[in-house]
Amino acid sequence: MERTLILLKPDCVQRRLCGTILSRFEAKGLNIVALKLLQVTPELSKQHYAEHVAKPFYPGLEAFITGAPVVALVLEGLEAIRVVRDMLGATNGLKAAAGTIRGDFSSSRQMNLVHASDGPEAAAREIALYFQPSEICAYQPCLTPWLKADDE
Ligand code: FUP
Repeated sequence: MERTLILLKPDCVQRRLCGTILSRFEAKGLNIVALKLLQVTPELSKQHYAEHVAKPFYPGLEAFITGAPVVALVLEGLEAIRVVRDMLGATNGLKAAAGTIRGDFSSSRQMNLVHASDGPEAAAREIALYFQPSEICAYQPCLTPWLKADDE
């Protein structure tokens, strides 16, 4: 089992797409184990996007991500980090394949609706940025026997 940090970004909240996108993750069989609405501060943005802070596009990215609330959640599932990245598609919505979330709903590089951790180290770091351990609710979904065979 893997866990990954997802942000439904300000464009997703403002466009009323949170329910639509959460339903895709649920339908895939991923388990929501933490979820909240919050306002990203400039300080949190700099921590989240530490690898991009010195880049020319960072000021615009910070203005965007702090411009309205986000929904933060932790998804759990087999190979969840890769599975979710594949569901999102390419960073730029104009280039993302049809059928992916960005390919279907975004026409922008910055306003690409959803963030997802890109590897196990990023997932651990990002989950700790947004959630206390006590805010993560692990549980056994009753659907599991109908999502995969026992030996998968
Ligand atoms: P991703 O891993 O798909 O979230 O994308 P990156 O880590 O490469 O970029 C982080 C965020 O910066 C993306 F959501 C989009 C944004 N970005 C820009 O706004 N302009 C750029 O030139 C590159 C990335």
